[in-house]
Amino acid sequence: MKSFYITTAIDYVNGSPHLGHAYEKVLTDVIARFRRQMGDRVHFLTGVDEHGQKVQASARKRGIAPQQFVDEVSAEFRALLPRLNISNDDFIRTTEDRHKRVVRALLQQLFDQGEIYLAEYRGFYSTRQEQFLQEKDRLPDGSWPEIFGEVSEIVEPNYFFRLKKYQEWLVGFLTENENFIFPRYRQKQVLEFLKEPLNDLCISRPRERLEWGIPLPFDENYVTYVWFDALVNYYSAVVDRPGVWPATWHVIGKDILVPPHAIYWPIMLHAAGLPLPHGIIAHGWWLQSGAKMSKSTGHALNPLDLVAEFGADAFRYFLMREMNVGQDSDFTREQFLVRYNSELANNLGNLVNRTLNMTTRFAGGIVPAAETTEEFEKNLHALWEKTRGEIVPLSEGFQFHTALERVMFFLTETNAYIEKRAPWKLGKSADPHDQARLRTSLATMAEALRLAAAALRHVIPATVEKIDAALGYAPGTNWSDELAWGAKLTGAKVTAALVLFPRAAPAEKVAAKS
Ligand code: ME8
Repeated sequence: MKSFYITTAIDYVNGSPHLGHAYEKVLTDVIARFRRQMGDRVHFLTGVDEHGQKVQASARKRGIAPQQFVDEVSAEFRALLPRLNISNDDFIRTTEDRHKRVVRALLQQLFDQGEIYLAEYRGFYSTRQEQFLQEKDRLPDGSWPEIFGEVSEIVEPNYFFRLKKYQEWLVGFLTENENFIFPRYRQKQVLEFLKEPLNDLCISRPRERLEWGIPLPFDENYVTYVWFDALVNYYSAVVDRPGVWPATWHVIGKDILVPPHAIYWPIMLHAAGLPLPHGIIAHGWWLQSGAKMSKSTGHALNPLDLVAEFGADAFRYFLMREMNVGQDSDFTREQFLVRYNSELANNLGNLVNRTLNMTTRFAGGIVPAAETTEEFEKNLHALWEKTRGEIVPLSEGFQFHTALERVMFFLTETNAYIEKRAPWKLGKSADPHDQARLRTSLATMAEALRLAAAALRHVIPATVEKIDAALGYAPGTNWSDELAWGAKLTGAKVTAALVLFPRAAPAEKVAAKS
């Protein structure tokens, strides 16, 4: 069994989770569930980033100790996971001992190896990004981009990690491993960034300025720079689980690719003699009216409001269907409603209702065996073969939006098949051929529904469980076997009705994007 270790970024706990955080969890969950279906031994990690200036400042503002503050906010992030039906195997908090211990051991090792040294630092610091800035970060007019928030100049002795020394190695590594970063064009951007000389990385903060962090093991007057602490979570969480490290994929947003994940992290691992992950998936941003949703701009949508209104699966479906992994998407309620009504309520919901109603009405609730294969059936079988052949490679390449579009098309064609077969007419005919066609059409729609549901299982797991139960079907453990057109439902007893996605008030004048 292949080991597949996947992680999300760990969220800052200085505000409530928003749609961007929810998306990253859902995307990672969909990949994790897909890999489990493909037979991999999956380990799925998520968690929270609890140290640093921002957290200290937020706790001060509320007049409480940082630990109490992170306990409260982390609980909110953690509570999001079951609400979104996230199947993570572990949840890490950077204030846990298991993490702090590994960060300190790694720092000590790198210090003993001579990879860390003390020097005077002078520079501009962004508290919002927890990052020292460089001259090249300035805008043409000399000001700092808004993303950095308030920027202040700092002069102090600090510890530095020898990043520069590994620049050439990293360029070579990325050139040789051209699929290290998904999407691939982002890898080119990293190589472009590496054309400029790297500076060594300041990895300490004096305690008088920042208390809330992991003390350096070789100088307790300093705490660890938050990125050097946070990145290690991917490793510290599995250090006691043999065979899990290295990670297969780190799923992150594009804003934290360069420099932390594409520069610092590979170099940290390489310098420490640890194997590198297989790769990094950098997804895009959810925007609202063109602006990034974020806690610091107060421009955020609470994912739980949508989940409460439409259910976790409708929410998961929309996020996966709408966003091409790597690119940005604008979130609008109108677009959400269009997809919800036309794809989930109409397309999928209708097929479920018709299948259950007609099987109940014309076959006493027992799925009959297919008896004839005429052109209508042949066409639908052929379309399924094509769909099945496409969805696995599409999902392996994280093209979930396209895979879902293909499954939706198959559902549309299955509904069209029912119109063409018109079982309600066949039911009125005494002709034995028509009766055989009726039984065949019932068997065909039930099988098509079973297959489409199996193809959607990693995206809308709770809904598919309901569909399977309504069809009297217990899925096996071999997913590819389950995706084969067959007669698995012959003789199954279906339930009478199932409302999965009640129609929502229709959105006005918004066309569905294909
Ligand atoms: O960056 N759309 O935490 P974070 C999509 N603690 N994704 C978004 C988004 C949006 N509008 N806004 C944020 C941190 N994200 C660090 C990570 S990892 C060792 C440390 C994504 O809470 C963002 O890109 O600011 C990141 O991957 C994740 O949410 C957490 O962001």
